[in-house]
Amino acid sequence: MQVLLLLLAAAGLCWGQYDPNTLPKRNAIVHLFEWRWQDIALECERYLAPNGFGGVQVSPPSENIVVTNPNRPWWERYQPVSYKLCTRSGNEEEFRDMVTRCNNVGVHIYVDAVVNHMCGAAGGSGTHSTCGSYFNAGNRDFPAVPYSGWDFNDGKCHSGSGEIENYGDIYQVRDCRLVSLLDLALEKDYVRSKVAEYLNHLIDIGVAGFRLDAAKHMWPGDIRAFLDKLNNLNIQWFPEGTKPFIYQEVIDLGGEPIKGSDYFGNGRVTEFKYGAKLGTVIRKWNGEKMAYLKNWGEGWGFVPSDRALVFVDNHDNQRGHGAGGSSILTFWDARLYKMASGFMLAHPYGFTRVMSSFRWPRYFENGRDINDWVGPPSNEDGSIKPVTINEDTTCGNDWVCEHRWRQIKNMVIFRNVVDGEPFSNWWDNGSNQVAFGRGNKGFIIFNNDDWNMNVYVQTGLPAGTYCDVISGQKEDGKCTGKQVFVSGDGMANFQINTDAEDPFIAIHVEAKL
Ligand code: AAO
Repeated sequence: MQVLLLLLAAAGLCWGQYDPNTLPKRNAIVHLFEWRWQDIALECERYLAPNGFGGVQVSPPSENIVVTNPNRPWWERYQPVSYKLCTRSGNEEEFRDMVTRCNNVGVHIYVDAVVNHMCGAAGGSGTHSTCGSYFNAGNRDFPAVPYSGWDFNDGKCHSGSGEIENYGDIYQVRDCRLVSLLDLALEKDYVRSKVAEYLNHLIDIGVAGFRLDAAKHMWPGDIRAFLDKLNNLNIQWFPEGTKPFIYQEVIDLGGEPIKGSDYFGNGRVTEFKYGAKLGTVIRKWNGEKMAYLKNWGEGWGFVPSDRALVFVDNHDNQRGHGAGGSSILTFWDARLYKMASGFMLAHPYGFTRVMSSFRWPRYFENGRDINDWVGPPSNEDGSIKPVTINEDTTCGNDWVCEHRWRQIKNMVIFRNVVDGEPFSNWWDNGSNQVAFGRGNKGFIIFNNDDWNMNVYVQTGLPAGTYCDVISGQKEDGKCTGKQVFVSGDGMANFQINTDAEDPFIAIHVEAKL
C-alpha cells in the first residue's frame, strides 16, 4: 500500500505543474490571438497590468510554413518548420522585449507550444517559411532543428492512410497524423531533447508556462519525459525553483477513450465541456436553464477545479474548428457572450482564460463558415496590422479586443477582488434568473428570462452603496452606471428588465462608494 502511494505521488505530484504562476490576486489570462509581440508589450504596460490581468497566451512563436493557398490562414502557425522564434508576430529580439516588458509590469507570458508535429505532409520543400529556413516535408527533412525521417512516427502508425481515422483508437490518435501533420516520434530521447531545448530557450527568456497544443495526440508519458528536462523559471522574475505552468489541450467532451484525467500527471487540461455546456445553458437550448448552474463545475462532470483551464470560446471553436459545436458563444453573439464571460469570471471553478479575437468575413454555406481560415488583419505584403487603440479605448483595424469590453474587463477585476472567497448565497427562480456571491466580497445576478425581474435577495455583502460594474463602474467616487443599495442585513433589491443592454449586475467591495 505504501509503495503504491509513493508511486502515485511520484506519478501525480512531482512532475505536475498546476500553479498558473500569475502574481497573487491576478486570476485570469487573456489569449491575444495572432497579436504582434510589439503590440503585446504595449498592451501589458498600458492596459493589462493596470486592470489586473495575470498573463497573456501568445500565438505559437516558432517558425512556421508560409501557406499561400488559401492566403496566409491563421492556422499556418500550427505547422512549425523550426524552433527559431521568428513568425508574423515578430522575431526573437521582439519576443524577448515583450517578455521582459510584460514581466516587468507583472503580466506573464504563456507560450502556445506546437511540439506534437511539424508541418503537413503535403507542405512541399523549399524556403517558404517565416524565417526562410529550408525544409522538405516529403522526405521529413527539417535541417534547422534538425529532424529527419527517423524522428517521425510514420512507421509506428497503424491506420491504413497514416492519418487518424478513428478517435476511438488511442494508438491512432497518438501515433498517426492529425490532419496530415507530420507526427513527431516523442518516444525518442533525441526528439524529447529537441523539444525541451526549444521550451528551455523560452523559459530562459522568461516565459511562465505553456499551452501544449494537441496534447491529446501525444502519449502522457512522452510529455512527462520532455517536461522532466525543463529548467525552472527565470529567477529574475520568479522565485527560485518555480516550474513552468502546464496546460494541455486535450479535447474530452466524453464519448472517446482518451480522457482529460489521463494527463493530470503533467499539469492542467483544457476543459472543453465548460464552454460547450455554458453556451447551451445561456442560449437555453435542449431545455437547459441557468437555475441548473447551481452545481456548476465538478457537479457537471468536469475535471477537478484545480486541474482545469476554462474559457467560453477558443481560437478554434469560435470558428467551427476543434470541438464544442454550435452552442459555443463568441463575440459575434455579444450580449450572450458577455453574460457567459461574467458567469465564468464570477464563478470559482477553474483557472480562467479570456479570448481576444480579430474580426473576419464570416460567411456560412450549408451551416459551415467557409471563411474559417481567414488570417489576422494584415497588409498587402502579408504583415500583420498593428492593434490601434480608439479614443473610447476599443481597438481598431478589426481587432475585437473582447478583453477591453468594460463588462469583461470589470469581471476580470471582480475575480481578483473575490479571490479565495467561497461560492455563496445562491439564489434562483427555478428558471433563468440566478444569483450568487463570493463570501462577503462580491455578488452577481442575471436575468436571462423573457420577463422583467424585481427581487430582494441576500448578497452577503456589508451595507452600503455599490456601483454595478457591468452597466458602468466606480470613477472619481461616483458610479457611472447603476447603483445597488445593500442594507444592514445584506439584502438588496435588483431590477433587471428583459430588454436591458446587459441583463446582469455585478457588485464588489472595491466598487463601493
Ligand atoms: C490545416 C488544414 C488541413 C490540412 C493541414 C495540414 O485545415 O486540412 O490537412 O492544415 O496541411 C489548426 C487548424 C487546422 C489546420 C492546422 C494546421 O484547426 O485546420 O490544418 O492548424 O495548420 C483535433 C485535435 C486538436 C486540434 C483540433 C483542431 O484533437 O488538438 O483538432 N486543436 C489544435 C489547435 C488547432 C490546430 C492544431 C491543434 C494542430 O488548437 O488550432 O489546428 O496544431 C473531435 C476530437 C478532437 C478533434 C476534433 C476536430 O472532436 O475529439 O480531438 O480536435 O474532432 O478534428 C463532437 C465531439 C468532439 C469532436 C467534434 C468534432 O463535438 O464531441 O469530440 O465533434 O468532430
